Amino acid sequence: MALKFISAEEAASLVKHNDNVGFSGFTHAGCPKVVPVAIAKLAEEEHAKGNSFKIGVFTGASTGDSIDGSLTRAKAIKFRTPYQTNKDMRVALNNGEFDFFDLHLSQLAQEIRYGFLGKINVAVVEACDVTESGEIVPTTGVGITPTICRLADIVIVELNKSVPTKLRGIHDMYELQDPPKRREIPIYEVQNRVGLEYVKVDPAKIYVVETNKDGEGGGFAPVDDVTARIGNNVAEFFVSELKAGRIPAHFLPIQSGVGNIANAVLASMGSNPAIPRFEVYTEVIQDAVIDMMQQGNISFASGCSLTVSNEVLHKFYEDLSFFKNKLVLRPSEISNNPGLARRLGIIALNTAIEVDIFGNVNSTHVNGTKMMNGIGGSGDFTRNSYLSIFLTPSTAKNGTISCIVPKVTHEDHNEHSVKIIVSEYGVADLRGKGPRNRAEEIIEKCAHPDYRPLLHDYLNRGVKGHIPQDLYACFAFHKALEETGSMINADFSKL
Ligand code: 0RQ
Repeated sequence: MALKFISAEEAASLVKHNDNVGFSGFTHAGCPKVVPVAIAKLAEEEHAKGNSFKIGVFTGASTGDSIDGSLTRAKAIKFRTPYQTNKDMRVALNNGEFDFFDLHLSQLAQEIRYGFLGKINVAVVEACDVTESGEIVPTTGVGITPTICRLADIVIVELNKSVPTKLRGIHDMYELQDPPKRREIPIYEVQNRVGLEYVKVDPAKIYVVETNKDGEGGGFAPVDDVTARIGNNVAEFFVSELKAGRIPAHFLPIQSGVGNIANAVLASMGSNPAIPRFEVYTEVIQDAVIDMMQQGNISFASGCSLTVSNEVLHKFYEDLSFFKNKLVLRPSEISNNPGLARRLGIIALNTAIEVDIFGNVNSTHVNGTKMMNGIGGSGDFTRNSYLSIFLTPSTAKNGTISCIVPKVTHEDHNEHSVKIIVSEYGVADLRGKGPRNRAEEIIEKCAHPDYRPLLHDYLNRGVKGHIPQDLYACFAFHKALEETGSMINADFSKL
């Protein structure tokens, strides 16, 4: 069957007010770039005519500005899930302009299939190749692509000519069977492949829009002193765990979160000669992973996206034959699968906004109210990992905020799932410790020295019980920040 080639504007006109639209990709990687901008333009035109035009936006994770930025600015969104990092979108959702549903990334595809979130009307997916028989080969990010392509009535393929078609073969597209028929995923080692190189859909529902837009990946900030110290602390902790035999000599697969800290930690692991070559089973494959594969420090990487800077992306394309049998991109329900995290023994490394002295972690909300990004995949891995590690600088905003607080203002990962906390000052090992010992460990090893006396004061307020939590004083740090501009002015006597 001959493919139907249309313009981005014609594709946008297939989307109707109130539709739910699923987009491919994970982070900016693999996201469509011209059709969402055309949908945003259409929304503005409809609004100018006095007509309503808003859509539900379903993605793998965060996206490029073409999706979240354009659609937010056009006021074209009624609902958004599961994760975002866009500044305009963050402001809009915190202003209540639309409903934002924050959930574990591994769960989105199945929640769509279960019918919990309504019907997906249109899928918009970026591809490097599409055939007349309906084979769609994604680009550098997968996310929920297999599920939205199967369930949508219309599949708009953005065929991106700037991505080499020889990327075909790097993906492993596998969709979970739903209960009660679900069987185990036959991945027993990081490099196992269980699915197809493409997504197959009925070609009758495919429309193709050609483009050659480059990736939307920015670079990483240079490693600063704090980030470098966090990285070194993690690397030294791994070396001591190897020596103690608590991490096997051949090491275990690493999951590392997104952002500068995660990138710097991997780089520190690569430059520590006592850490053996290891594998990565993660969601986002960042610049450091690609560098370390070329240097031989990482032997295999499985992920959901290649979230790399454009410079590294071009390097990757040039050296594709090297990477082809060392890297695989999977849908988010497989890359982030909790059962696989447990089976493979993944070491999970994620970044926190704040942690409390009892080991609870806030990954999402500033002051318990303002959404930062979302839980992303951190929960998929943390609870099910061999070893869960949270990274945080001891302070934020020039020391006015202590990232170690008496009680977190929003709890994403609780004390039962969090094993290790690392700041630039050291490593708090919470394994096998009750609440008071955990608190001492976190204050002494991770808190900034300026905040340690205050945190000890809080701990020693004489509250009885298993957890010495003073419900009247636990937010004194946040109150002081609000009223005086710094948590250092927390005064427990004034509560
Ligand atoms: O503010 O942007 O104004 O400078 O928060 O903090 O230190 O730059 O760290 O970019 O790695 O983000 C938790 C948000 C950390 C991220 C979070 C301010 C700080 C700065 C960012 P500025 P940093 P990062 C894999 C796993 C959840 C999802 C996840 C995240 C800004 O890692 O979204 O783990 N995690 N996914 O100044 C107020 C505090 C603060 C604070 C830091 N206590 N109070 N502001 N900041 N601590 C990825 C995926 O799932 C796809």
